[in-house]
Amino acid sequence: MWTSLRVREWASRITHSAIRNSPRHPGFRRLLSTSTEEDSYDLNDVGPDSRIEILSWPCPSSGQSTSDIDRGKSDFVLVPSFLPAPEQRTLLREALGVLDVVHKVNARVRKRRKQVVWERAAYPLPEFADLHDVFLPDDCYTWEERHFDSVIHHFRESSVANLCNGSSSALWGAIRKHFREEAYEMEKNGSLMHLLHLSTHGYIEGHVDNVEASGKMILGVSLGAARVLRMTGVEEEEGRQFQCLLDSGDAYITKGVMRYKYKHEILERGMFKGQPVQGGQRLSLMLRDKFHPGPTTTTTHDEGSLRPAQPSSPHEP
Ligand SMILES: O=C(O)CCC(=O)C(=O)O
Repeated sequence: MWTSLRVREWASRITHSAIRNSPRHPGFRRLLSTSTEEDSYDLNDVGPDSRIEILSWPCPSSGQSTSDIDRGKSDFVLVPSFLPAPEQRTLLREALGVLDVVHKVNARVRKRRKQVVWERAAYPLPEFADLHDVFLPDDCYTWEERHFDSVIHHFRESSVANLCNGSSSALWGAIRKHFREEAYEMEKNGSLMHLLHLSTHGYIEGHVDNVEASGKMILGVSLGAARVLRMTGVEEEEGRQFQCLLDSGDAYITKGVMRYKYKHEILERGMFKGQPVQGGQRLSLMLRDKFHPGPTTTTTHDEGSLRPAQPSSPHEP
């Protein structure tokens, strides 16, 4: 039985990677491999190799000025390869450990995990770039079916007080390097950190984050399977929609118009630039600056160990 479970795990892995690497879909691999550590994209730059795909946007001929048309284009930034592979692994292992404390590991799950540990010791998995080998199979976790605000499906989540020294310095180093202004805001006003682990079938419906639960920006670091993040304008931004392909180690930020006037959603699976994105387990580390309308004093991040904090929901359907 263990062998058959093992075969199942390999089969799912091979299917997943075969689709990604299929010669029928050469664009997908190219899209994931063209970015360098220095690249970052916003909507002003959506060339053929960009990880951002505009789905609908008003044309200049619709009677609007250029500044109207371009509104918000700099308020979404994607940084591919934001974290190097070793730091991704450390961070993911630590985050999964925190979620195990919050979402109790019951007897059935414990037994199943023992099987998987045995199987992996007998037939070690190679290291996959999407960290597939760090995650356990779906049935080794206790998932929440639906978030109380109804937005998130098949997931585990926790707020966290801080990160361990190793992951923390790598993470904050990358944030200061790529998002200097936002790092400054978070140091000034304090930050909220939140872990969100989606199962293979997990997804997040479109929502705008609660405006008073956090501040002016949302920064997400993606670990695990590639997923599509879709952004859809609401109110005066209606009719504007784009999506972006998030791979393991990528980070994105939404601020300004994108923070307040666009719904964000994470698809279970989908298409990106004509290529299928199969999904899989993914963990995101979400950082927000605290909602702080008044004058503030400078605070420093506690870079101690990752541990759960008081539960709270920044989501609003
Ligand atoms: O996982 C993500 O990248 C987005 C998470 C999200 O929608 C949220 O925390 O509001």
